[in-house]
Amino acid sequence: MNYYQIARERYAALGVDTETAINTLTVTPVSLHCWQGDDVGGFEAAGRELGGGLAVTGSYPGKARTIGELRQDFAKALTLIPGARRVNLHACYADLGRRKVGRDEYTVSEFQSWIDWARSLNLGVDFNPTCFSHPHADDGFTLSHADRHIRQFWINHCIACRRIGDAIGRQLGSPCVTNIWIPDGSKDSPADRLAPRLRLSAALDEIFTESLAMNRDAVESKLFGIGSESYVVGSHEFYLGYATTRQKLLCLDAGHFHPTESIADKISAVLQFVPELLLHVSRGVRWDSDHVVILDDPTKAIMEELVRGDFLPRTHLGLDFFDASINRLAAWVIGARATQQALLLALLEPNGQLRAAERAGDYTTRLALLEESKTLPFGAVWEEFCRRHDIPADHHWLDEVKAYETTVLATRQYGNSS
Ligand code: RNT
Ligand code: ZN
Repeated sequence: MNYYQIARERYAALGVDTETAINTLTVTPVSLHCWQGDDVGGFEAAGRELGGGLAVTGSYPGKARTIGELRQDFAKALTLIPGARRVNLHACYADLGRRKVGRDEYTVSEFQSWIDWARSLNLGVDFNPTCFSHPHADDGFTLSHADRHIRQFWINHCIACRRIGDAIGRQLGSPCVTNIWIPDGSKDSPADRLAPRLRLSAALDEIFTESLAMNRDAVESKLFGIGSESYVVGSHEFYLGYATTRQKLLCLDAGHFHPTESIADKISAVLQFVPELLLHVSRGVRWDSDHVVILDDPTKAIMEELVRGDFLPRTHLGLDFFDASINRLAAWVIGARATQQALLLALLEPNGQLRAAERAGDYTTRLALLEESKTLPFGAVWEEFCRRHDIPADHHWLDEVKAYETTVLATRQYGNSS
């Protein structure tokens, strides 16, 4: 018997079918964010500050300087990540060539080369308006801006992005999730917390007027950002209310809550009231620091909830982190594999027996089984999953990243603007 067959029998003894787990993992897409590849820079204008209260720290060499390089890096990372994958694009990654196009005028043409590329790699695509890194966002407000013209600029940008999302979805035959996150808020306590929120509600209603069959709208809340420590217009309560009343997707980012607050616990609560969820799988360390996802307890708890509640069909899994202090490809690979491993662990829980014990009030068995399942040979199932996808199962993926670093990343020269 090989390693996997032994593991299969060990799990079967607890009523868990490893084949079912592998199959579910195989068809559950993880949307990989393009922005890990170039520190959320995008390619519209060189040398702009990130803004929006976002911060990427580190200066590891080899950052993608062009769309071509970003795609090359992304495709390389994909060879080390098993299973179904999507690519999550931000509007600031528009392929403008030499043209100057305002964000409020973007159409699918600016993203056609991305769609063609995604199709060639068999990837679905998700999308995001970029309401930061722009002169109209420099004072910290976008969709809730008091100036009608600036507000309208961002409304028009979001309308354009939904249409692009719909075109992407139609071309690729798979609905595109378009997620709106805005940085709006203030460093110090505002005198009026209400007015920006009223403007944001109205702006969102205007943005969502058009019905678009292949686009799915999501809204993402946040607790605070750098420069918006005292007030965030799009808070959790704001978007929970908004998404519930408008039946939009709610985006929960693991880094956007108080440090001891778990988004795992929110899933079964909010899914009673919103149609679907978008998760930004991330890792906050002390704050919304967007550290690379690892196989830690919060990530495992999220996946356990998705499996235990049978919520996977109503959940979109997206990654959201940006680390420039380590090899950027390795960051993608580590974060994506950890996400999938957490999901696999959840799929391998002896759920039937756990629930039966709980229903019978036998909490002793529930606790004992949960503990026992932690030492089952999960690694053997993970390796089998990788093997079936012809992806390195163990640390050897790192050799490939190191080789790519020498042959590709190390040859990149940087001018002043990068
Ligand atoms: C910011 C949000 C948002 C961004 C991306 C780049 O705090 O998490 O999702 O990370 O849009
Ligand atoms: Zn996020």
